[in-house]
Amino acid sequence: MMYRALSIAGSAARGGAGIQADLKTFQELGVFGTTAITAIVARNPRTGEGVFPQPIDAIEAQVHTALRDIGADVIKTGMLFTAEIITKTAEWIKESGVEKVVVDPVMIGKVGSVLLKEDAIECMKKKLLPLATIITPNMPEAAQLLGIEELTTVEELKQAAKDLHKLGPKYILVKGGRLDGPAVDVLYDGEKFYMLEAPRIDTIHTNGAGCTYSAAIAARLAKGDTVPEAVEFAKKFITAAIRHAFGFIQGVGPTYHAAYRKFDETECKVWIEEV
Ligand code: PXL
Repeated sequence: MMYRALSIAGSAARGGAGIQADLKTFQELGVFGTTAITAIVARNPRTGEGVFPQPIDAIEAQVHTALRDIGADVIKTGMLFTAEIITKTAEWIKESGVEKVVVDPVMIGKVGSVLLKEDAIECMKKKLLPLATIITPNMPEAAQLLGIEELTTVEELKQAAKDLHKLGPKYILVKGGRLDGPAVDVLYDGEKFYMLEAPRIDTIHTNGAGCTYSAAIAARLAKGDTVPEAVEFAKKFITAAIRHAFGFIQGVGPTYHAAYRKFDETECKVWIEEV
């Protein structure tokens, strides 16, 4: 049995994030990946421009082709960029009948590119989040979605997860990659918290960490894991991908999607807290 995952997201030319991270992660985890590219992200030093959105017809053609010819056990969304693309994506997901939906509410890239227009945030909250099995915001994204300034502590992450749950997703994963101290992520199902802790890894090379994490969740959901099982596995996967990340010629290097064969089971702790 070959399970399938459709990623609707941006193309990241540097190869560590976006569609590229998704495909590499799906492949590592034995899931057949298909794609609909919403925008191409690659800074052009001549023009200074870095985001090239695709025409809505081109995105739609990719979604329909992938779903018609291959099908999908899970749909994952990443960079959607505009309210129009979000609105259409929500329609395509509803039409597809696919029930497992992972929404990574991508807003700003590690290298600073704006990947979601500010006027699209309300649209994402209203139209896309209610369709999600799980959303995976980092701390700035969770704060933006809630219209608050910032999150700084694990207690605030837990409160944010509760507040985001009211917007309709079945599970909320607020990632604590920017906390001081260990990287504690909070998964909330409306009743209890699953806490996932990994040590802080001393590296700047984390480009695509969020994409890779959510792609691993999507792959494991496609294969039949429950959400908590998928997230626990994905936490180990992303911890290994960060631990074994390396830089190339310039800037923040990509996480290493193939690192999980080396993952250290003892590195991540998971526990449940009642509300
Ligand atoms: O890491 C977020 C991200 C998502 N999608 C695309 C990106 C990036 C960051 O660079 O380029 C297309």
